[in-house]
Amino acid sequence: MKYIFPEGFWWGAAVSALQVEGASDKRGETTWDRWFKLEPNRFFDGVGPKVTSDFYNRYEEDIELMKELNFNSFRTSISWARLFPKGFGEINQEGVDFYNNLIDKLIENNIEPVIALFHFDMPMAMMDLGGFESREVVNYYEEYAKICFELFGDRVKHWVTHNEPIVPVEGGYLYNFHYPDVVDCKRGIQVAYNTAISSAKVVNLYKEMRAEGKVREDGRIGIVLSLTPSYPRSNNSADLKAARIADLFFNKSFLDPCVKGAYPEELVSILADRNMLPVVEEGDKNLLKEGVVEFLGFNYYFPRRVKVRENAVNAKAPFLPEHLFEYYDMPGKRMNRYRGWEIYAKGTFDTLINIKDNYGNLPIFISENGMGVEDEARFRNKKGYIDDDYRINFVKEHLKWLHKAIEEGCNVNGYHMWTLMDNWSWMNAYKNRYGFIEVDLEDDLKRTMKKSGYWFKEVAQNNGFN
Ligand code: BGP
Repeated sequence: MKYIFPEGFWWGAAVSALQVEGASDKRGETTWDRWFKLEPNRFFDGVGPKVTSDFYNRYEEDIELMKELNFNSFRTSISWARLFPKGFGEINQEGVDFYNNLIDKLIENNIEPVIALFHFDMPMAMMDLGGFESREVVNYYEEYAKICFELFGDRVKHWVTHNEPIVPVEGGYLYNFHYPDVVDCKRGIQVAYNTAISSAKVVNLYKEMRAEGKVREDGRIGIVLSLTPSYPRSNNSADLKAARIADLFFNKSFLDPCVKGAYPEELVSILADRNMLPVVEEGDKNLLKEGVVEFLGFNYYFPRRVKVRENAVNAKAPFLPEHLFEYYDMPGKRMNRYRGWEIYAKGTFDTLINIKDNYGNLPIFISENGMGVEDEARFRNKKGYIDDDYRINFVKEHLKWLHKAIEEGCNVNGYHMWTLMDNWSWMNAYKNRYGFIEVDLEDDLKRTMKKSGYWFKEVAQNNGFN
């Protein structure tokens, strides 16, 4: 075998509570239920998050499929609004039972659960208080995390404070694709800052509880970040600076506080010059310093290609990071089949080397990587399953670069595909499909393994491929 991975390497996939569970009548309202109610057709073609893939009722069947795929690990999130419909107060015992059963069943099948506390699904009652823009909500989030650790911390070994925290900032406060749908960079920066604070608080809490023997002694806490390498168009200093600024805003804005315990000075001075600094509280600096994560999940889809700004920005337009640089299309870029995302597998390698060289080589795993395809049913073969060679090639290419990074000393311990089964997307419901397993919306959500699933099953079993 040409590409063999280290012993114990994680093979698996990620999902998130809101995107797969359904059973929305058994949890509190989230921003996504509200957003869908307000704008059912803006993104979602009338398909809301009510049922999604019905994982809430079918998780046992789905764990059987994970077993068939030879998974040894799996990431999902806890729905805050399922445990606490209002975000705090009375706990929903049915929700507790669901997560207990799910976690137990995964462990029983030798599938390591990796559990995120927050994956975009803010309880509406918390959003009414301002979401992460408000420190009160940060405190409620910490209380919710504490209860999760008390309830499940005896079994769950890998906890994640947030999934891709930059995305709710971009979506909700910069580019109008999440609720609350405003363009206000200053508010977005406050949300980003408070989210980093909330992560640090929960990391510290977890470390304390571990020291007191209240959770597993070998438990670890991390964060999942979307790290999008920013490549300059050329080596001239203006392009290099543009790429550096993009990197500061979209990668280092979370990477540095969460892994190094402090913000990069250059980012702070850019924000200070524009009067964009967030409101901070006494003790925050120390909180960040102490609250550094113990492992990193790295979500990778595509790179960012950056050049110096050539077109003037409308002086009246509200400030956005892009006022300081521009994107360009890589000539001859290879496209994903959806959204025009560029396929550039080497981006994984470059990022992993960056983490090794500049972030202390902390343990890292690919926590999402995948390919969304529209109208995928057209690729169904005569045997009745989806013939997705394009996805196999995509994963293979990324795994090769991962393998090379490991050979060069990067501390990589797993690969999770986005995603296990087709699920509800934040931007287009079920239009683009990512799963190893097809979910047929026309036929009672029937699950059918795709060709990529059959392929991945062998890779996981052999701990590598040719
Ligand atoms: C990531 C999210 C996932 C997932 C994925 C695919 O940003 O963490 O939850 O949705 O992107 O993107 P999309 O569903 O928007 O196509």
